[in-house]
Amino acid sequence: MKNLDTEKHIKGKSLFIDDFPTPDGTLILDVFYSSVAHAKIVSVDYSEAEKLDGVKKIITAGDIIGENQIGGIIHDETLLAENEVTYIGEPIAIIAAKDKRTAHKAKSLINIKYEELPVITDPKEACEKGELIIPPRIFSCGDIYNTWDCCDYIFEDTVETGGQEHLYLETQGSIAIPVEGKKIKIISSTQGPTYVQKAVSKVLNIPMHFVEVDVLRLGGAFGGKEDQATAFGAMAGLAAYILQRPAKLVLNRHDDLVITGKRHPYISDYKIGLNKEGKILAYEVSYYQNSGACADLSTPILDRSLFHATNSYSIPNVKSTGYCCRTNLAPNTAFRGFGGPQAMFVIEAAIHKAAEEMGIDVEEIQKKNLVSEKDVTHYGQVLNNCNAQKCFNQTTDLYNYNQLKLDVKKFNSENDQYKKGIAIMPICFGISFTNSFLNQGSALIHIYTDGSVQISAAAVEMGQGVNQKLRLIAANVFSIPVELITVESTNTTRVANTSPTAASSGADLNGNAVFIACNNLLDRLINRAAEILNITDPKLISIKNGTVYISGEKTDLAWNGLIEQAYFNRVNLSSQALYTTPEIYFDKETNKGNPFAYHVYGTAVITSKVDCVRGIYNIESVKLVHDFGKSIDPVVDKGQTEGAVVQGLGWLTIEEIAHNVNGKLLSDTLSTYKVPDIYFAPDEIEIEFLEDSENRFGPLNSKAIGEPPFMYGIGGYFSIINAIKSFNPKLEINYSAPITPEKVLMSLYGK
Ligand code: LUZ
Ligand code: MOS
Repeated sequence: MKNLDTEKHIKGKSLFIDDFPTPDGTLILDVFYSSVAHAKIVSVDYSEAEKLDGVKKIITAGDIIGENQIGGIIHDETLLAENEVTYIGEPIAIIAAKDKRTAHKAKSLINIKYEELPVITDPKEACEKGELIIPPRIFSCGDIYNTWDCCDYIFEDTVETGGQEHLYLETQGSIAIPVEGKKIKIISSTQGPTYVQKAVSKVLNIPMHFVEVDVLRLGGAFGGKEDQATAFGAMAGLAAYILQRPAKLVLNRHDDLVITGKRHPYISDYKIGLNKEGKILAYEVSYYQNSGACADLSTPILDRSLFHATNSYSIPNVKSTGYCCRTNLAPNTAFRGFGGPQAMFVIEAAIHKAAEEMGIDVEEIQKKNLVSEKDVTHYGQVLNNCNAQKCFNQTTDLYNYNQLKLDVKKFNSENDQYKKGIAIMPICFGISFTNSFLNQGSALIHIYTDGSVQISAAAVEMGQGVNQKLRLIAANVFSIPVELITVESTNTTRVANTSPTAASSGADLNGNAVFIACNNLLDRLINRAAEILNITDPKLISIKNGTVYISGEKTDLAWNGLIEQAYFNRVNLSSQALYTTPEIYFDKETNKGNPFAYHVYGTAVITSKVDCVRGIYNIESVKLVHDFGKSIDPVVDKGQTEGAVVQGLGWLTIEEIAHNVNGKLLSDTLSTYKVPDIYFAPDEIEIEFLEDSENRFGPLNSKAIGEPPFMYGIGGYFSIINAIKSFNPKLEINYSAPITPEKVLMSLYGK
């Protein structure tokens, strides 16, 4: 593996929040949170806890110096609850103690009395009761109402997808250190350093330039630290500031599972209309998003569902409506795919149902409706360099889909206990933050006098390899060995006003910024080299493999020498650059525009095998052709693809978030919440890079990789459904995910 951190990870030398050496006397924090889902707080008695030896202070809403408000988009989220709690896990107080044990013990000594209020956990119930975070959002095109009459077939159904726990290996955490002059430094495990900076500034009522946020790396995030790391940064900041002592807050796994939100569960109603040939003429869909108790990122997540309502299909008449439904669960949040997977599941379920009822092959409908070059989406974007059909056809050809299908058929005719299923999953995912202003990346590059190069950027390394990509981009521009280049922590004093590392866009936005900054430096260096070598036209000068060339002829001037001479000539060896994605806009009134720089395409074929006695299954193979553009680092991109596939499969199969009617999370340990491990992972994942893919919006012609392959997992769901169908052909399928082994067993023997 070529990832920059790999060796340190393997040797256990990489630092995460809990590993940072902290100054003597650092206070350890713990969060006291609500144990009921909806209630008025009648009284809280902290006296026993405060008496405990080693407890320094218990901090409550009343201690907040500035505003008790951390809602990033909609200001509906307090840092610490005041009079009312709206979900189990809602923070009420911060305990600052001499060590972890004491803090934890103190927590159990707090005596709280609630007056319980009605609890809503179901999004449709919330919607009926008017509990919507924003008015319904509608994205549409054409005229569905006058199309239904032209359809030969119309199908309607309700489908569900469940939540998903991020299960980043490193739980949420922050260290806060008071700095002279009423300033503060926060070391945070966040995807959004600037969000933490803003929240700390607001909660402490100090200006943003008094707050430094530093992020070395995260032990995974998956969207779970885009918004939700902010609270813990602010809590650590508050404690450190009030007590003027360093403070550390690292959640234990159980508290992290209870306090933090997850992927949004959706209930969706659809109606699909097709003609005899399988062309989809109309599609109407309503998404009931279970947003949880606060807005968090629910509103842009809903928008992304609406954008991806039609997955990779061209449908002339579409009406998609979305509801952000406020319930008494922990606020659900960003998770790889950001609402896209939830919507893409629905259209796939609709196509599967249509194929089943019409007696034709699913892939026939999929193929007939794939988007093509210059198609206009229901949100008004013209698709350029559309690779959907290329990927679909290459997948079916390369892996010989017809033969795979025959093999499955043959296997099923020869076996009773085991049945196999196969499914195709095409994907189309828009790249750019749907809030256009967030599409900016920045970089600050220093070249030191020995020729070594240091990059700071807005991107946060969370295991996805963005730092390695930034290095490779700089190495490519300068044409010097990658070993000469390091990437520093993401720090708000070096790079300001950072967009979160999210939306698969970290390497795109910041890679382009690195590209611009490096080219600025290269121009200065080339000019200096021309002077040194007495060449009047700097265009004749180039740098290759660390050496200066004139018109393709090697000179004696090497990179190090050039840098040294540039320094003595007082050339500026630092450069800062901002990259902003060009040509994107979106009108939030009409819901039309050109929101995405480009789209990522691909198609996977997935085969699974079900044990029809036990209901258990395994995913045998995932074979795909994916559009990587021109990959900057094929090893990193392959790793991202494999990880996304397995995480996607987990969401739709074994990962089941369960709450009871009182809003209590039942799957609150790793013995009741099953995540994919190496034994669950497909026996075989074959990844083919689509050839000749260009992308002028990606650094070095690359394409974003983080989220798109997650959606291949949806095909795993349908492959299992198909295996069940071959065992129990009369089954009326209830398209709801995840399809756990329990559900498989009931389906095998159900009606
Ligand atoms: N985060 C965000 C995202 O703030 N806006 C987005 O459009 C987005 N998309 C995917 C993942 N995170
Ligand atoms: Mo995100 S779901 O933080 O890209």
